[in-house]
Formats: sequence, C-alpha cells, structure tokens
Amino acid sequence: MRCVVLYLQSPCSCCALSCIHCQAVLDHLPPFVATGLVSYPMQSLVWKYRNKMSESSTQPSTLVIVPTYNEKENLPLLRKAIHDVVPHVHILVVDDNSPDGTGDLADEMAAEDERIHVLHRSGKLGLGTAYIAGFKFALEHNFDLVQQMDCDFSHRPEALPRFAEAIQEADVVLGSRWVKGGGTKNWPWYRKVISRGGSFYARTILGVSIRDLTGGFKLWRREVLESIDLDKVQSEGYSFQIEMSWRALQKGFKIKEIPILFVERELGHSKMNKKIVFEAIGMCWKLRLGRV
Ligand SMILES: Nc1nc2c(ncn2[C@@H]2O[C@H](COP(=O)(O)OP(=O)(O)OP(=O)(O)O)[C@@H](O)[C@H]2O)c(=O)[nH]1
Ligand SMILES: [Mg+2]
Repeated sequence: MRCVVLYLQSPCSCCALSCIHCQAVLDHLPPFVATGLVSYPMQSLVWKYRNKMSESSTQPSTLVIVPTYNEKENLPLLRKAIHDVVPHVHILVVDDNSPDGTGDLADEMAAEDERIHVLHRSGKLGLGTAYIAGFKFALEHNFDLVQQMDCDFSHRPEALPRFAEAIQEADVVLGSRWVKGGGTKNWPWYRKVISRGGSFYARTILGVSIRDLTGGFKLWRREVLESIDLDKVQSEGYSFQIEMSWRALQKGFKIKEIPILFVERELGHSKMNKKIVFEAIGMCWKLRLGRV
C-alpha cells in the first residue's frame, strides 16, 4: 500500500498529534496521507495512519494472530488465503524460533507487506503464551477485533467473514466443530473422541453450555481481552482455550458458537501431545475451584 507522509511542524512538537489543531488537520486529509512529526518514531506514525484508514473505512480493524512452530510450508499459503478472503486484516505471526526458518520467512513477508507483523520468541514456549503475547500486541496497537488462527489450515480462511458477521451480536465468536453444521475432516476416530470427550468433561465440570471448549478458532472483541488479566492466564495447550473462554464468561461476556469444518493438517507436523491433554484435565478443576 502506498502512502504520502506529511510532517507537521511546531507548535505541535509535543502533542504526538493528539491536540485539537493536529486532529483538525488529520480529519481533513485524504486517507492515503499519513502524518507525523519529524522527531516522531516511525512506528507510531504508521499506526496513526492505519487508525485513520480503519476509521475512514468503517470496518473494525482486525488482527489475525497466527502462532507458528515449524510452519514454513503453510505460512505463505495461509497468508495468501487470508488476504484473498479479507484483504483489510493485519496478520501477526508469533514464531518461537522455529528450526525450519519460519521466523525468517515471516520477516521477509513483513518486509514486503505492511499488513504483516512478526513477534520472535527465543524458543518453543508454548501456544498459550504465544497467544498472550499476540493479545498484548493487539491491545497496544489499538486493534478492535482479534482473531486466533492456527497456521495448519485446520482453521479455514473462508470462514473468516462469518466470524466478522457473528461478532456483531457477541463479544467472542468461537468456531465450533460440535454444533449443528460443524464437523471435522480427515480426523481419525480417536481424535474425535478426545475432542468431544474433552469438551464434555470441561463443560460438565465448569457448568457452561459451550459445545467446543477446546476449539482455538476464535474472534475476540478488544474489550474482552482488556478486561482479562492476561498475566494471570496459566494454561498452554487445549486448556488455554478452555481457560480464556471461562474467564470471558466469568466477566459476563457473551460467547457465540458458529459451526466450522475443522480439517486435519496436510503439511507439517502436529504439536499435540499427551501432556497437553493432562494439563487440560487438571486445569478444569483449578478453574472451577478458583485456584488460578
Ligand atoms: N509460537 C508457537 N506456536 C506453536 C507452538 N505449538 C504449536 N504452535 C502453533 O500453533 C498452531 C496449532 O498447533 P498444532 O500443532 O496444529 O496443534 P493442534 O492444532 O492443537 O493439533 P492438531 O490438531 O494435531 O493439528 C500451529 O500454527 C502451530 O505451529 C508453540 O509452542 N509456539
Ligand atoms: Mg493443528
């Protein structure tokens, strides 16, 4: 995307473009003009520009968080598939120093496209903390909506517009395999049993009505994430999904489930393991008994 950068001079060198004089100027600029102060950090300047763009387009600004660990084959395909369907969204790749070079690839993609951002972490620190880092990034950069999405095409990009529609009458939208119209493709029977059984177990212990508590294809309103103390979230795998939904419900927010088809990955390798399942079993009790 091209833009013209216009620098404002004194007397506004200390207001960071927030005083009424600067706002009046900003409001009358065409949307392709970004503004900033000569000494203003380039990054903030760009965010000012993006916010202006999202206001003028009436579409809420959306950040899609994609955690990655060894997803070199999937990442470029997913990026394209997302932007083919919803070109206005920004994508944040949270990479845990993937040995296959996914992080470097993400950097190359970000250099070519300003809708792509990358967070690098030192090593495989887990899915939960990757999302927490992404949520904090989204809040710091004033995104209105935050989408969680795996990189392995289990979460289909073509479903994204249905999430955007559903969030109009909810605070969180959860892509669900276990409501009418939802399902899985190419999953062996034992994966279905673990997923359905896990959701049933969590639903019963927590006393909630959500059918797919372990699902990770979710859209959040920023207000929900702002209200949750993200530093207190402890879980990593499946239980991260359970814990976040639980915390949103505890705060009184509305979660709406929409049907999705969850497709088994074709490229790369699953990071699911027994530890993740056992963590979820224990975490449900901790949440129910208020131990977290
Ligand atoms: N940053 C980061 N990403 C991770 C980590 N573990 C998994 N991921 C990513 O999180 C997403 C989901 O991981 P998967 O391996 O597909 O795990 P899953 O979807 O629970 O399991 P499957 O159903 O077997 O695919 C993928 O995009 C992974 O690359 C991690 O420790 N750090
Ligand atoms: Mg997966």
